[in-house]
Amino acid sequence: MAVLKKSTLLTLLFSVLVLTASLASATQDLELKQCRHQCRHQGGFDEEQRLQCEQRCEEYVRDKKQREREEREEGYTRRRSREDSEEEEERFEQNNPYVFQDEHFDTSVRTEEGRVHVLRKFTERSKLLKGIENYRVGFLEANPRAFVAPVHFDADVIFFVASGKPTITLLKEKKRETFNLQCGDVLHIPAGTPAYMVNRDDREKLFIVKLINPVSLPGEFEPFYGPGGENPESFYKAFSWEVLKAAFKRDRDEIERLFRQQKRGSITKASREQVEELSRHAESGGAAPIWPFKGETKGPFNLFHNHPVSSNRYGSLFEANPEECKELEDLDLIISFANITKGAMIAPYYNSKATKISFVVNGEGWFEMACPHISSEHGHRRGGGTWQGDKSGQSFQRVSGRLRRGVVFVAPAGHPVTAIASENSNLQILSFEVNGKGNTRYPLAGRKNIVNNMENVAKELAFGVPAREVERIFKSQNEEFFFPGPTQQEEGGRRAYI
Ligand SMILES: *[C@@H]1O[C@H](CO)[C@@H](O)[C@H](O)[C@H]1NC(C)=O
Ligand SMILES: [Cu+2]
Repeated sequence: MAVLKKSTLLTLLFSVLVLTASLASATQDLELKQCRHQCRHQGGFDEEQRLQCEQRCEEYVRDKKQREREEREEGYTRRRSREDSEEEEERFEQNNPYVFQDEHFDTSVRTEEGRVHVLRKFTERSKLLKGIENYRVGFLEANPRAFVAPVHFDADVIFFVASGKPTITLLKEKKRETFNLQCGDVLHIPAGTPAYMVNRDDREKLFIVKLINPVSLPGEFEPFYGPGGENPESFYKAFSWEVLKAAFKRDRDEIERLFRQQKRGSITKASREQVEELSRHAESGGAAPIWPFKGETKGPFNLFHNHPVSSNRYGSLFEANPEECKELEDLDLIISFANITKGAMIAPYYNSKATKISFVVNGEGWFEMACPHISSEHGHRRGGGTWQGDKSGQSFQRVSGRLRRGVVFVAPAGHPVTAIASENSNLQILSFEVNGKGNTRYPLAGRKNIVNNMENVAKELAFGVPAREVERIFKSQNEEFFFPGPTQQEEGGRRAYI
């Protein structure tokens, strides 16, 4: 058996490589010819060696062609998916006044121990949100054992505890109320009530989502810090010395000294002993939102302690509503929490009269909503399909947005909406549904969808096809409020932006 001189072959292949590097793929046949030529004229090769050499040339050129084809295709798909996601991105950002991210929040407090961010007025974004002008959304994040200074607001504030263990004290007219709250607890702090709080958890950060309902200026509210000093600046200091001296019956120096001390801001660190002291006499939150005697009890309740109003393996929906809960009756508010299983979706539905302000507490995904208020001129319709017949000029635009922790999105009453969880994590959405009294959720797909409830003749008249055809579509999905999502139902339906 003949043995190829390795060095000779390598030199040969190297020269071929150098040669081919400068050649376009169309000249690969030429390349092959030249390679063979070199094999034939290489000194010292016997017949077998020459054949082997030519074979190597063929293999080399074939492999190279294959590699180039693969690279071309890969490049194409890479480019495609980049275009797709850019298109998606564009679709998300354009023309969508219903979704809010980090950049739409203002920082109202930031210290070493925590921060408070408040979303700007809804009407600053669009007049389509005028209906919820008098609601604001914010969140508070604080370290373990952080203390949040006493403060009152010219607004009703509704708290939802998403993580951490706050002990909160409300100074009510006749008594002091302290509650040890936990994840899922909801608390209403009536306007003007002085309140302070400590995160009694030693490890977990406190994360509280707030709905704020101003009582004085529509859509505007302020924190009022009294017991404090320089920072947070105390409102006591706005009064004249004459007034303060008379009010406290102390001299100016003493008063001045007291109000000069606090400079660490409105969120500071407490010691373990102080946390222990603050939480020792607290009542725990944690009751279920439905009490046997409505109107008897006020105070915090836990959203998760009731049975979910809807639940299957694709998700759960927890809800507290004004019909069942006195606290929410006064506020005309529904509070709900959707825990959408990874890869699953909420049934498209709409609220009959409530406008839903949602805050993404955890996870990723996206939402889609049909909106007749936004012109389709700037947007794009899926597939560019056309609709025949009299359209009375109305057109529904799809508005959608990427969802991740901290994103706020709004679904006005009557607007069909859905949310979809990414395949990587459960999507957990806390919603404040304002104008909630007597609200109905109308599902648009799934077992209880509105079309299934129509008589056959109405189905035929509405769709212009036999009822059987309508039912084939509308009776296929048997789940009720949570379904497998698009990525689970469609082969290869993976979205570029997940
Ligand atoms: C959400 O659902 C998952 C199961 O899919 C469960 O493990 C988790 O505890 C739920 N979270 C909440 C806050 O309900
Ligand atoms: Cu709209």
